Amino acid sequence: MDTKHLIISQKEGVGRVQLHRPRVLNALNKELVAELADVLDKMDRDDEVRVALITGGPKCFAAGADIDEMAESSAVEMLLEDQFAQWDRIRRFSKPLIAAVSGPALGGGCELAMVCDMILASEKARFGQPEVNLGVMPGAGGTQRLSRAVGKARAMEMVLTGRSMTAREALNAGLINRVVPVELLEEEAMKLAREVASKPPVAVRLAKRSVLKSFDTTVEEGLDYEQKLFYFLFATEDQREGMKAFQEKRKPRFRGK
Ligand code: CO8
Repeated sequence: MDTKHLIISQKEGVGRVQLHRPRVLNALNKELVAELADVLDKMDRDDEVRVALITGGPKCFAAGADIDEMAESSAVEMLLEDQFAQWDRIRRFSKPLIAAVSGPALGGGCELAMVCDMILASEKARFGQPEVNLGVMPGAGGTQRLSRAVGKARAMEMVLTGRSMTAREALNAGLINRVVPVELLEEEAMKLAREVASKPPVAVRLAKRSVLKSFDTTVEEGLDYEQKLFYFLFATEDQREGMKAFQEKRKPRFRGK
């Protein structure tokens, strides 16, 4: 697929997407976000891709939405353009999505990382929602996902002051999974992605859906949902294979069926 602002590659079940607008610190303009939604749609339908990895490279994840593109917009233009429709497509990616973050992940950049299921960060990563400094507020999920990830107190401080967190602070706050040296970020992210890619794809997909469900439902309904998905997995060949391989003391061969 031809993309102007993304570098795409694929190996060992992992679809890798690198945001690539280095001159403006990977600012997320409309074209880039639409390309990202298209690429993820395609990867979602591709059986060869079991996990997707989003990175911005070693210097910058993304410094937010493209301010130059938004600066002169009116409320009605923003409403009619409905850029969030693209973000919704990204959010609906059904396979595991991992972010490898180095350098700034600010505004929409932080929100993009938070759409991902797991975040690995380099020691140089910074996470923040500085929109308040621009006279606006987070718009692509920042107030919702950040507060669920780090709690009200920390989220309020970040959103109301625009202050960012270092990778270590983000780790301690529960926003991210791990901090690694910059030079190891790509390797560690690929290692994690490959590990998840080796698991039974249907179980992984439904497990992701069930964990996400827990953020927008009651425990009672969530448990009910989880049980139904659990039962469903007994209709898969991978369930037979996984349990048989355990009994036969061998490695399972999962086929995604
Ligand atoms: N948009 C456009 N251009 C940008 C952006 C951006 N978000 N961030 C950086 N750039 C450009 C700079 O203008 C600069 O360009 P030039 O060389 O032509 O002057 C170049 O990138 C390099 O940037 P700096 O010189 O500023 O680099 P520094 O290392 O000094 O600073 C920072 C790095 C701290 C990341 C700084 O660039 C910065 O503060 N950037 C803006 C961060 C920000 O406010 N982000 C929030 C944007 S609003 C948002 O994300 C809302 C999301 C809502 C969802 C969107 C759906 C519509």
